[in-house]
Amino acid sequence: MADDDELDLAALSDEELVEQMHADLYDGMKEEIEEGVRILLERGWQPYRVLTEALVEGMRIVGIDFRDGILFVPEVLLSANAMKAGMTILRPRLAETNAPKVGKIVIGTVKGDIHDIGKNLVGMMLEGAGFEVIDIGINNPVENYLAALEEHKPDILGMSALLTTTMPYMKVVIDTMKEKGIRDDYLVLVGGAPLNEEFGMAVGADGYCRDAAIAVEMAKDMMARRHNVRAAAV
Ligand code: B1M
Repeated sequence: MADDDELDLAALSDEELVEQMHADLYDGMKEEIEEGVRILLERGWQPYRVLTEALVEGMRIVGIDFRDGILFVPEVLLSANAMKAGMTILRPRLAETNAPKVGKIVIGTVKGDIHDIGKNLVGMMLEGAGFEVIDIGINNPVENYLAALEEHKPDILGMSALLTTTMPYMKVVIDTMKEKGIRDDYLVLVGGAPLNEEFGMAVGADGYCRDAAIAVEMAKDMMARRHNVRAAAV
């Protein structure tokens, strides 16, 4: 028999369950998050809704208390771990698509920065939209980006940064691409919480993506435009 103190997540209404998942994410309770995600999916929730309403919103709350010094790195790491466990369940469902491959993207977090939840989410959503995604991970110096571009010949380079101290590194990457004469061979998209449109323009990116859904829209749109320009040229 279940312990009296143990909460039966399946007995909660959708609203109560989502609220409980925010609390569980806050407390870094990986198994409870996994269970919550499964329950919502069984109740017919779309994977994207589970992702945004239960997980991303929960992480937003964690971010506020992290900023205010109520939560510290070890606790936030547990939250991140629980979030990733939930994302692992959602990933194949978000990627379930029979769409033909629409393009290829290399994506990575810049040097000095180890935040990867947002980047992973963008990658998952792009996969779901039919992109081939090559994820080069975190803490990437310019050499890693250049090597990945050379090896994979993608259509798009995506860069993520979550710190005000690391976001300027995006310009280092783009300027190096310019020096090597390869800047215009790729579309460059940037994203991350501290960035904005103006910053994206200032570093010389083709687009700034506020969130994963916009990243998908922008990537698809740019691929279509590129295709049309090429078609018009022949
Ligand atoms: Co960090 N951290 N952190 N952290 N952390 C922030 C970013 C911070 C805002 C917290 C705060 O103070 N409120 C703050 C930055 C302040 C600043 O620079 N102005 C901060 C800090 C200070 C730090 C440390 C310096 C703390 C310390 O050590 N004292 C340290 C730095 C480590 C380093 O990188 N060198 C640090 C460490 C960590 C953890 C390791 C504990 C953990 C990361 C775990 C991991 O990622 N594996 C962590 C976390 C989890 C956060 C918060 C709480 C959550 C980030 C997150 O995952 N959000 C964050 C607070 C916040 O952002 N509000 C914070 C959820 C995710 C879905 O959103 O990443 O924004 P996001 O991604 C979105 C969009 O931004 C966009 O789409 C995504 C999906 O919609 N997007 C892209 C992101 N990348 C994109 C790329 C694209 C397109 C769109 O390419 C095309």
